[in-house]
Amino acid sequence: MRIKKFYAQDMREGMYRIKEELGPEAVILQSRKVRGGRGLLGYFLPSRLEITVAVDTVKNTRRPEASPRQDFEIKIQEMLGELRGNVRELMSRPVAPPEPPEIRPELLRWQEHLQRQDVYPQLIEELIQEMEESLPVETPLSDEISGLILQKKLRKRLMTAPEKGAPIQIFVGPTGVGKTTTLAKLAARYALYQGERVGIITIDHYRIGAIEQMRTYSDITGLPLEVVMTPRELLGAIERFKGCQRILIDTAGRSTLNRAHIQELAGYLKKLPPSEIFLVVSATTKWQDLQLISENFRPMEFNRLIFTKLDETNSFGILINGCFMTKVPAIYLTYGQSVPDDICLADKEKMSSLILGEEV
Ligand SMILES: Nc1nc2c(ncn2[C@@H]2O[C@H](COP(=O)(O)OP(=O)(O)OP(=O)(O)O)[C@@H](O)[C@H]2O)c(=O)[nH]1
Ligand SMILES: [Mg+2]
Repeated sequence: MRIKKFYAQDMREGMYRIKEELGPEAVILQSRKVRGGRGLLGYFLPSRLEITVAVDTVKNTRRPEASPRQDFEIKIQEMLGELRGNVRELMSRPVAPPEPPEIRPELLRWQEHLQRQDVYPQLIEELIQEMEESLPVETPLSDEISGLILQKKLRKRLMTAPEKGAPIQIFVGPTGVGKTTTLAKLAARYALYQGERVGIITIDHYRIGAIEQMRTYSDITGLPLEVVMTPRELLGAIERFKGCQRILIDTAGRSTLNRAHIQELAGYLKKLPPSEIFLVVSATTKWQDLQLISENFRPMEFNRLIFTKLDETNSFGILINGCFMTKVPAIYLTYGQSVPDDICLADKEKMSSLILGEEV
């Protein structure tokens, strides 16, 4: 603590000088009027104000008068300090996620459409980005033209296979998707329309009524049926059908999550000669479920996709999701319960039109 006396004409002048010298923290201890000067002469001079102030010397050591160069350096140091503080503050702020790129309105419309169709999100992103890159800059396009561009991109990605007509065809897939019905439709087509000798084998003995269902179809179409329980019996049944041009094998629907059952069935199929193995999936399947189905049925080495129940949905993303996720081509589409009707070959034109929401 330092005590100091100041002399001034009045309080205003005194305060100004105190602030100048000691800074704002100086505390006034006392002020009084005193004679204008020392000695006899002092009596003839006007009186002055004497102000006694105290200041904390630790906190408030006013720097001695600095030279202009020192002043400049101090200013620079202060600015640098402030700058460092700002940089530190900026660095400590949480980094905001990058803004999604802006999409042209005509593409936004298609993006929303594909989302409503339940197309796999990664695929939507790829399609929209490709369209963005291929569209002429700043020229707005009609829905018709942008739709045609999207149609082309969809067709490029859709995969279909011609009817190969393998002598052995096997139907696998989740429960209740229409495996048995689709098998019956194809069996009838081969037998009735193409005049082939067809044999049917079922290894569906898990579900009550499954064998009866197949027996009914067999009775209606007059096609021979074998029911088997083990891989050894399966090979025996195939042997017995050696006079047939085509053998269709139905399997029990496996819950997608029942991996043990799927592995068991895969064991059956491994013993067979090269065959067409159809993974049958309903068009009502969400892409998240399709991902699971595709992974879990992979051990069966399915090499064709059949999409059923197209008549039961308005969103057809599955048609392209299936090809994209499994990398396996589609072969048939079914759109009703009627045997042997309500089935057609999968073709890219029809599939892309369904996804685009066009009349087919
Ligand atoms: N709307 C419609 N129904 C179908 C279609 N295909 C099959 N179904 C019906 O779906 C139901 C199940 O068909 P199934 O052929 O028994 O199915 P699955 O896959 O063999 O069933 P599991 O053997 O129990 O796994 C039946 O009522 C069929 O008539 C189709 O394309 N459209
Ligand atoms: Mg069945």
